[in-house]
Amino acid sequence: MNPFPDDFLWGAATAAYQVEGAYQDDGKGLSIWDLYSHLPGATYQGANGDRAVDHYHRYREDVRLMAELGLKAYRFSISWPRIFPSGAGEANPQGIRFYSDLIDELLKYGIVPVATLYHWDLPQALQDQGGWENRALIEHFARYAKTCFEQFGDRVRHWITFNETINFIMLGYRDGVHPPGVRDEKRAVEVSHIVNLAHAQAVLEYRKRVREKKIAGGMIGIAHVLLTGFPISESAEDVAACEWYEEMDFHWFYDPSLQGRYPPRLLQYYQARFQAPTVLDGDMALLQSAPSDFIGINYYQSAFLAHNPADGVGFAAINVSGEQGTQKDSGIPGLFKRVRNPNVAYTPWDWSIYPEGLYAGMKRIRERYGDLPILITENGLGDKDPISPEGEILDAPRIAYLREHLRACQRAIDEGIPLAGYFVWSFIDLLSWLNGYQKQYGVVYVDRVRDLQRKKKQSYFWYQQLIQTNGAAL
Ligand code: IFM
Repeated sequence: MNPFPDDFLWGAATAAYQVEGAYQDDGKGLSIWDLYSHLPGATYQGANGDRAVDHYHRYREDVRLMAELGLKAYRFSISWPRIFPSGAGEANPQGIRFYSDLIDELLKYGIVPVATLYHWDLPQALQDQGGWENRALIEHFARYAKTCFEQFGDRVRHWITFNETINFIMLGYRDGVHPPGVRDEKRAVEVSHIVNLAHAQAVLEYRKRVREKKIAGGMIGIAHVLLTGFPISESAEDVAACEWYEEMDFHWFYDPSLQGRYPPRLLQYYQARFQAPTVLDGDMALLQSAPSDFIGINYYQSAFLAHNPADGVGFAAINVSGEQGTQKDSGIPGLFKRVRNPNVAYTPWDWSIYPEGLYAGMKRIRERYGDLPILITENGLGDKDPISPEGEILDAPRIAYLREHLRACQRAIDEGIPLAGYFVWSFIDLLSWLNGYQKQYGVVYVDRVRDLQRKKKQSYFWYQQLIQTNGAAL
């Protein structure tokens, strides 16, 4: 096998709401998650990100741990309501200061900052004006993006506009388990179009500033979920079911930012079913004018698909209970349903462990979107890590998971896929949205009883060695 490229970005990732805490400090406004997580019964044991792991106050200690780990890159997200407490209006200098200091601290250790603009924490003030259903958000987002480019673009060269559009849109507007808690698929489809336009507008803002030499050039893209689909059998019906699944959960979300269009068959289906999305003059031209520089993919698991009779009879979708809560609708009658694959291992949250899906997914991405650089912007295992009597965090299953997925990466690189970096999700144990703090992803443990003390896990040392050898220790 070829070694990993010399400049491979060995990274780790987090997101603002999941780690920062300090939810009302230094002029920060409230986000939709600040309110939603406080609703009775919304999250596991009422967990919220009010304090999270207090990264806002401990970022120096955390960056030191990153440096010791040997990270080449760190992916974090910027909290929109920290920069614009009410979504628009005046920027908050203290919010800008926090990210500026964080970036400087990373650069001090030679760690490349990779910034995500939107990891789900919309300012509540904008939700009160209709949230992502309101086209005015396109301009608000562009202004927020522009502010971040101007404030941090001298030092940040890797930008991600949105994290996992499928999740905050479908869980928030179709399944109603994320804010704003809407259950209406038509509204979800409308929102997906507005979010795509906001992404495109932000990309244009970025390119304009680079062109005018106001900021240094870099790369801008988007981080999508890759949940590779496989038919559960070779029957024509299951194969067709898988094709529908891929249209809905993969192409619908990737195509607009990578090809400036919607997959025609699904567009027709949504138009026939509920006359959505509403596409105005100029919308498609905007999408086409803003191709991404790279493809970010967040891969955790694959999906196994079977035919789903139109009358719903035999609908036996697995309980896709996960990070984002229980997705009751894991299929569409008449099109597909997700089923358990008896030959594959599953995590305690019923997520399939299938490294092959990462490799196959990257190949499909290259076939459909060409040779754009790929960054694996998230990959990791959500688990309950036991602690030995001596206090060691025992996370051998995480090491096995990461190793197998990195082997899949190596195989992809070997076949010429331009994979430029890999970010473990996550750097540190953090708030796993609806699952609270019980679902752990970090290579660094946080002791929630002892004042959020940090402790290196077995996986931390394993990853450290791997980075030191540029992957040769795999
Ligand atoms: O915790 C999340 C993250 O915020 C987005 N991607 C999936 C992770 C694990 O579920």
